[in-house]
Amino acid sequence: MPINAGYEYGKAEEEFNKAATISEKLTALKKMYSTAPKHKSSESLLKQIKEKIAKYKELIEKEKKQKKGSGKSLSIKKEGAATICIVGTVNSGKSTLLKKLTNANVEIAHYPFTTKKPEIGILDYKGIKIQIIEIPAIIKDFEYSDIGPSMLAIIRQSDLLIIMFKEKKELDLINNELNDINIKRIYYYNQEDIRDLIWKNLSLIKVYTKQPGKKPDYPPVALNKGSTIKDLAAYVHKDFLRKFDFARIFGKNVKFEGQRVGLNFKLNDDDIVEIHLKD
Ligand SMILES: Nc1nc2c(ncn2[C@@H]2O[C@H](COP(=O)(O)OP(=O)(O)OP(=O)(O)O)[C@@H](O)[C@H]2O)c(=O)[nH]1
Ligand SMILES: [Mg+2]
Repeated sequence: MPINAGYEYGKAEEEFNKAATISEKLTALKKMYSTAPKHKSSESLLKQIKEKIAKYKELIEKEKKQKKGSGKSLSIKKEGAATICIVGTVNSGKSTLLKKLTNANVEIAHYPFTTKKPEIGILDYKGIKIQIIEIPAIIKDFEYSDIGPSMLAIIRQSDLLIIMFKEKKELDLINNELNDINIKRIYYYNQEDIRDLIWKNLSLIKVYTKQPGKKPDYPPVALNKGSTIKDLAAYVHKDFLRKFDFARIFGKNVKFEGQRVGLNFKLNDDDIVEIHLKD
């Protein structure tokens, strides 16, 4: 946000960033223009906004001519414990990676722009389901392309980005096109298995529940990093919190197997938890 811009401008800018369709973007830009400070030092900001308004108007005209149907948005329903976007330049191997990680039946080909709409797959990481979305190739002025605004909206709603490119200047292009997106990024350029790296970079832990005298349950439960026994108990069953007596922890993170803990115990990745209830 520019210096001295007020609350209204901030709101309009936020609206612009969240907008999923071209017409929503245009509405927000107009608000940004009317609420931006009007003095010497904000001249270049006002000029930038004006240029963007012109580009979005052009896009709307183009859309009308193509009779694509107005307001069509390519939004995607979030599924699983986290959503990750594969974002990269053309022919960088995005579909190949998506197919490697998930069950997605996606076309892989040597010609450019094989993928024209977002492709979705589910990664099963040790029992935790993670949604992975391949975004069609990033090109120069991506946000002004037909699908750009809706793709950027999908990217903004994700928890992690996997960035793919063939050479340094393509990475520069991606960084430039995504410069106002503050989502954690990991980079994929060779064939090493990226699954563990994905897991490490999500703000999640996986925890196994267990009945006394039995093996851990499968699949594990995904919880936010920093979660406690209290969070787990509430997640498993609403009565568990009320009837909670104590819990025992097993696994690599505890000093001795079956360590007895209370509701405020902070859980770690791969903890095995036995919850004991009052009679
Ligand atoms: N040499 C080499 N080729 C690869 C690799 N990964 C993918 N390819 C090939 O590169 C071409 C493009 O792969 P895709 O997975 O379709 O790439 P993409 O990024 O999804 O491409 P678009 O959707 O068209 O942007 C195909 O011919 C693949 O067989 C790789 O790691 N090394
Ligand atoms: Mg592809």
